[in-house]
Amino acid sequence: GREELAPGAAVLRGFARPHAEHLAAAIAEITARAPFRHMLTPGGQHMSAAMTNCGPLGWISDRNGYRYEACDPLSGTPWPPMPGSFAHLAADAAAAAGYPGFLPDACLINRYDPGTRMSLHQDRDERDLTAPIVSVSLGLPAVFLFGGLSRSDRSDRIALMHGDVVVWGGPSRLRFHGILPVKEGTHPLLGRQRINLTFRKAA
Ligand code: MD5
Ligand code: FE
Repeated sequence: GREELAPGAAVLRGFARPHAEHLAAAIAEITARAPFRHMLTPGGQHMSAAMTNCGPLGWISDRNGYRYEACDPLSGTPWPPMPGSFAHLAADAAAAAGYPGFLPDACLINRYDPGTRMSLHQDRDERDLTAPIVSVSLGLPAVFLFGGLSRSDRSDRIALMHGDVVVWGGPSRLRFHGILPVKEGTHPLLGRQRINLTFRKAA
């Protein structure tokens, strides 16, 4: 069912579960062409999560900052196409959460091995902040930190499990958020990892 986390944000528990095996197979094909890598932050640290992208635009970080690029800097060629089934799943989830007509042009794929975290941040590298973000969780569970519009606001903790989809829009689009270190474990489909697909309208 649909669970309102806050105004504009809804979790659809298990929404992607029926598609998990298909998603895992498609992710394996994408990462064969555009491998996971630990991007460098502008400050010179490697990110804890390993990342890659599919779709017309991919989110990257390097010494020059955060931005979207049409080509994978590792290969110099376009990111692998976004499978139609990915865009369809993201649009269906967005519509179910009250955002009809969501057309993502970017899919960031985050890989969290046990111990991997993502510190509190906002997603604000996208041109149109009125479009929601759709996030699909696969594999190992994680604790999501859901904060406010200021870094210092207190955060709620939300457990995100395999197959859960969260739609972040409206007044929740710019909330600070993060992921606590992923606990050790083995998932029957994905093994020792959590994979998160983050669908965005970047351009
Ligand atoms: C994740 N990824 O679980 C999350 C899912 C990222 C990232 O945060 O930037 O790659 S997206 C969570 C999100 C997006 C936009 C707004 C809010 C959360 N929010 O208001 O909490 O790997
Ligand atoms: Fe984020």
